[in-house]
Amino acid sequence: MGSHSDWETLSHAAQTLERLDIPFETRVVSAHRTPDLLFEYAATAEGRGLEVIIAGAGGAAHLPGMCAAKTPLPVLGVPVESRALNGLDSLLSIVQMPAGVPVGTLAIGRAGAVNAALLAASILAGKYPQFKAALQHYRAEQTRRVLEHPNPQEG
Ligand code: RP5
Repeated sequence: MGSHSDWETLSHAAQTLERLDIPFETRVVSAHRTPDLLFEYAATAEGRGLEVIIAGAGGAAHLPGMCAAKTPLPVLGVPVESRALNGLDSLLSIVQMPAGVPVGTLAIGRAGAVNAALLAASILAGKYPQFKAALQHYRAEQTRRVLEHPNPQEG
């Protein structure tokens, strides 16, 4: 993520990965405050064994795009909800990649962070049967919760 202030949002990705028992690392790597570190991080990610990168940033959010430019790994972008423009700036910065260097862009904020983790699990599910099983369990659980509590007034 681009800043420690993004953790409030990206922690939801971390919690979801933990729930699925998928190992991960968390790092603050800023495209504009530490550009050299971003290049090094992205360029060495595959060699270090990473398989998917979730890149969350807010404002003029060039982090996911720059990251994708420096790695062949799938990059999932999470637009962080900025104070000034409610994350619309983040979303447009991340989603509008020119053809040739894709960033899989998720929703703004918490939903995007959770879904980035679930999408990462889907990407890896073909290679790791335990991640596929964890995803199936996650979905079955949320289905069960809805079906068992159809009345919102009963909690
Ligand atoms: C971006 O600028 C970060 O991704 C963050 O969302 C935003 C604001 O950063 P801070 O000023 O809170 O560090 O680099």
